[in-house]
Amino acid sequence: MSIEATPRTHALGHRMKRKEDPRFLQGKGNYVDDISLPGMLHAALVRSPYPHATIKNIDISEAMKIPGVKAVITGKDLEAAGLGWLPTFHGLDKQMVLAIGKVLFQYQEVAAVFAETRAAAADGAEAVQVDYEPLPVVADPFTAKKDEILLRPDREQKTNHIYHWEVGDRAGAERALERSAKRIRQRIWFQRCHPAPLEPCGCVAQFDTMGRLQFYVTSQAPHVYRTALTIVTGIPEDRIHVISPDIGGGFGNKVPVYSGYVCAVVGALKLGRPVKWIETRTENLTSTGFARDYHMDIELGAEADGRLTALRVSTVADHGAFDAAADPTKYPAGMFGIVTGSYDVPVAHAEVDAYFTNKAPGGIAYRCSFRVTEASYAIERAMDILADELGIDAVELRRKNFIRKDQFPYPSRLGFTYDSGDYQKTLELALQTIGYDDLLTEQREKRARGELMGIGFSTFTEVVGAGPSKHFDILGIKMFDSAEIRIHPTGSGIVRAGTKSQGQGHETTWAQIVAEELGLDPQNIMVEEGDTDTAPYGLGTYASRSTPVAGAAIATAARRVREKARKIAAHLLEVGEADVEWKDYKFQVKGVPAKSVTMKEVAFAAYTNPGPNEPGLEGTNYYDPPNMTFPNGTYIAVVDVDRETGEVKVRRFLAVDDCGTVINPMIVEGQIHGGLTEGFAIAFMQEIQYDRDGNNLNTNFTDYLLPTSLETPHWETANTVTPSPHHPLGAKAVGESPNVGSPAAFVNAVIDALSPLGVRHIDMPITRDKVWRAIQSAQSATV
Ligand code: MCN
Ligand code: CUM
Repeated sequence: MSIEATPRTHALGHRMKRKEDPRFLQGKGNYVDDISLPGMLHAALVRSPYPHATIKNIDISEAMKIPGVKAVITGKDLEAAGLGWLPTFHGLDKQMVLAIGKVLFQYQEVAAVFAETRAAAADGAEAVQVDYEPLPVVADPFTAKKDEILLRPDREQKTNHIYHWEVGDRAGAERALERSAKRIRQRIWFQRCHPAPLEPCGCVAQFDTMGRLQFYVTSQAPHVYRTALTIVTGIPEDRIHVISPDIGGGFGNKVPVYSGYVCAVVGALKLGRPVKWIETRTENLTSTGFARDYHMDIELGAEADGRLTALRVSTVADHGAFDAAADPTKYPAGMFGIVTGSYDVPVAHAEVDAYFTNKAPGGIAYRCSFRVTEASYAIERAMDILADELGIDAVELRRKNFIRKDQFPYPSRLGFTYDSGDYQKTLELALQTIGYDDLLTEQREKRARGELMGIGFSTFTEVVGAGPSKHFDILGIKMFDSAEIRIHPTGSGIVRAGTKSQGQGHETTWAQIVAEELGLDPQNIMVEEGDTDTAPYGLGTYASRSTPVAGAAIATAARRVREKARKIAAHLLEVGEADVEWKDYKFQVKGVPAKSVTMKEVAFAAYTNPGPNEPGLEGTNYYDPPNMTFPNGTYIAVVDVDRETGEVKVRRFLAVDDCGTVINPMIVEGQIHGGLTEGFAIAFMQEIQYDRDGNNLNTNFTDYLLPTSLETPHWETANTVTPSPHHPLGAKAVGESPNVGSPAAFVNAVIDALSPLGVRHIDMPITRDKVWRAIQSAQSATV
């Protein structure tokens, strides 16, 4: 066997090209809709045109006459089978699979039609006659709050109020605010938006000849689905095989379990044939997990010099018809407690009250790490408003209040222990890179000419990597993650993890971690995720938890492999184990660098000449992180606003991120570009609007906008590295940072541009007409 020392070329910190891309770029990905099984039927759902209505009757007779239609099921059928309602992930509510008695939002699932073709199923769905009696509609949480119309009589508590959650020191914050030299208060709405991944949700369900369920599904968390399916259907877990093949973007949209999935399983069982359900774009935008919809009243207090004295935030959350937010059990408002951000606030209080409305359920999705996006937006906007009122530069105010480097690990007033950070360093690099002083000069000159130029900052902190099992669970399952590594005789191998990439590049970065730890070639480390028969049990990929949790499991499992390998190396080198050290990516006899063996040689020996050791070379780890990781960043947006038209042009955007040790800088950049593009879309164009009658106004891509390359600004990036002290590689996550951090930078820039006119706040999305109106009313006010 010819063995050469493995150069470090593609391991940690290298811009290795993504291993998955040749498949994707050549159109050879394997998505759920590519799966076609012999005898497969297609399902289509009947959906309600009314946001709130009693169902008086469902007549399926016309539908059944359509050629190819095999069966129609309704909520009553499911109820009879004990499958009428699904538990929601954090267990605080349950959700109808198909409407029973009444519908609670427009496009709610009312019946499922199974047919030989997709077209016949769609025709069948259209032919189902549902007799509705419309009910008064509750289209916003402030109306819901009055409890004049009770939306959920099925619940024990006869109110639209779902929960009250609070953290911090209410009385202390109130006192400190009263005593503050300066106090600001702002109502900030983070609008309802939708992740809208390119591939909508879908599944194929089949019971094989042994009666075992094969379930192909667009899931970010296949193992959780398997367990949930067992809990809901009673099918033993060993008789369920969940497979998530390639996924065309998830962004949180593919965490919840949807009605279509349950209907496909029921259809496959009832009809004895495989059933495929693939949603349309409209179904995706109108009925699957939305994001945000937080109305936040935020208050900040400060001394005259800008030192923060207190923060208080009170939020009204619109959860739609069911409380289906996929938050961890103990955190109904997710990680909203990160709302003190990067600042050393002496006293703080945060509370969230959630309400039912006649809108689609969901509530955390869209690159958001469990409500961090809302929290981050609120504090970063509030800091700018405060700076403006104090007449202090927004950068100066931030500098003055940053948690200092020597304060880490930093216990925040709202219950987190920030692991590490160097906010000053990240900020200074950003200022230098963008040339802040020159921009200020330019802005002064432009303002003198009456031109509107704005510079907007966001110096955010994230909390990601759920999570320590003492705090976090979904359906009672602790939020650890896992890895299994097997090294083959010739020094290649496979790593399996409990996560599931939807475009994040795990096939590359997981291989890089193994390669780094074992001195092997990452090109020959295969990565497998998403198959519950082969992958170790894990909680999946969302909330940027993969690198902090599974990444740590992979590194730890690899180190276990290395410990085993060391014993074999000692045997090969004919020395005691204590005399063998791992150095320069190989095993050396201590003090005798010439006497060494590579991991490749050890791998071969593990199967051919293990000596007194157990043959084989494998390692497993289930990793329960001691804490979350706290990535941070400084984002700067530079915009020009056209006075005449209200058009905003984002001229520059710089993102300086700190996600600790970087595994693959190119992938990290890609994550940032993608997330910034989504943040840009949220800031300027995306909103799921409902009219006063509860009608969804953004049901397709002509009304719900995705930025193309024409609108998308050019992104500039840079980074600082503050390793996480508790992660085996020092890595923090990055997947959601750009979406968490960027909306505030965009909005702050626009408001900075408009501030000479006295404009203080505009809610997102900042459309041209909103800006134009703000300019008009500001100008007429000063005339
Ligand atoms: N990475 C790295 N070095 C670090 C941190 C991360 O090289 N210090 C790499 C990781 O190894 C991984 C990628 O960056 O390949 C993202 O890692 P991480 O930040 O751990 O996030 P996750 O893998 O858990 O991905 C989840 C996150 C979430 S929650 C959403 S939403 C989102 C996002 O990722 N959805 C995405 N990015 C997405 N990107 C694509 N293309 N598609 C989606 O659906
Ligand atoms: Cu909340 S979007 Mo991501 O966590 O899948």
